[in-house]
Amino acid sequence: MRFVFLLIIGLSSASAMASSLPLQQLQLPAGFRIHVYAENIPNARSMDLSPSGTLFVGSRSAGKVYAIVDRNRDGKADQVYVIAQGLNMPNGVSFLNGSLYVAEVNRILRYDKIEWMLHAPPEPVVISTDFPSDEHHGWKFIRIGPDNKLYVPIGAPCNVCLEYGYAAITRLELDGSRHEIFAEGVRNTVGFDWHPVTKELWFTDNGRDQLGDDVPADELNRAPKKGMHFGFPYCHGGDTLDPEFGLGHRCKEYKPPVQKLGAHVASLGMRFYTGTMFPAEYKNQIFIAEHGSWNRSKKVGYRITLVQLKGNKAVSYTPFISGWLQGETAWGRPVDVEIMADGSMLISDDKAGVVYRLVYTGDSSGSKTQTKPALQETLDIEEKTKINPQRSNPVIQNNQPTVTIETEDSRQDMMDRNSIPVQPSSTSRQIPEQNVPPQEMLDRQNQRVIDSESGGHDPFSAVKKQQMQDSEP
Ligand SMILES: [Ca+2]
Ligand SMILES: [Ca+2]
Repeated sequence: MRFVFLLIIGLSSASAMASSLPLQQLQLPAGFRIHVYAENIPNARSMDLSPSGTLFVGSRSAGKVYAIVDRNRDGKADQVYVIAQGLNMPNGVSFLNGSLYVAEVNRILRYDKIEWMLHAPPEPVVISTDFPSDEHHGWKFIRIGPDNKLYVPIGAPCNVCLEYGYAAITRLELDGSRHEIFAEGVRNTVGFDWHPVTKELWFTDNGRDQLGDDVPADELNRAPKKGMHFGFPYCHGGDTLDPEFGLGHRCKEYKPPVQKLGAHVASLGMRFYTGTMFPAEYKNQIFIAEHGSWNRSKKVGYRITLVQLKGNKAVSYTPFISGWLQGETAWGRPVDVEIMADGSMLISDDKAGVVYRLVYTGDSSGSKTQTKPALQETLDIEEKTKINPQRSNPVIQNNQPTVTIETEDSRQDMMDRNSIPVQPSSTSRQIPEQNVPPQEMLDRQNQRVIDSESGGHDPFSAVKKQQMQDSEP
């Protein structure tokens, strides 16, 4: 029973740590309040709630999966269980019918009847090993869709490259069978949700690096059906042709984002607001956790944003909670958002190691409101992410690699990922990816896995990795 272990973290000893977080620096819309829901959750990443209210939280570098319980229903967690540890970047968690699904880099696990055994978790069932083992963008957000299929992205194993079977959102049956590609041209999505009314998939995607501070935009996308291509690596943000891979292509060949998000903001978790606690104007609108930039000369992100929709069109993109970034120093980094049954919103933070809970009280006295008009913020982002011919772009103009600004975050990120070898660009550009039928792509990938397992050439080790620097979602 090597998976059976128990760790209950005493919350009293950690309360001093959480109380030291400068929550008063967070700027909230009028009438909202935020507090720490659970603390001492190192590296807290993606979240899912069970119908009974157990919060499951994955992690990346910590290798752990947490279960968080508020026994007396007072809006603060009472117990934190570590239900798995030593896993390979178990970022993604999704709960359905008593079972918790956990995504490691290259496989999906299932913990059955988990809520009955938080103190002594069962050994997981391995439902799929059908994923590449690349660590670069290998940590996964997962979620079970309204079609009862498990949606699992496979991020591009690079900053920008073209590799079969990557840069896609795949889906599979809950038993691991019928693994297929659902969407292509998706560089690295770390958050998605289905529209509460249309049941269509919406997802964030992180733009490539090293085209400058202000391009390309991160993306909020909509995938109403299987088989759509969202541009990577040919076109970024719906309007920025890649200086290398974009040659011979046009952006209009690909599905553009519904909303361009800030360049390098690292848009991760997103949810439609389905609760009733917040004012009615928030119903079915989108909250996005922006983890924050690591390779931009002036940091951006580190906030929760709100995208308001009219039908399937975005009509605004505005900051909702900011203040984790003070000057050029961040004390917190939002990763995921999740709506509780009572309509409050949970926010995970992998830097502070906590989960916050946001409630609406309607009492605006003493709350800090956003200082910038919403419309202006939207316009600023639109302006910044336009291609500006006056702007110096070293990649395009000089054909020289850009200088990477190495920050503490990026160094940590590289350490987190271990050392990924940088290989010359030489492979896999002979056949246009978008002309390959998805099932055929998957078959090829499966064949390659079989080849590597039987001692043959491992295709995933031959990936073209132009740069290992990346926007660290
Ligand atoms: Ca409690
Ligand atoms: Ca795109």
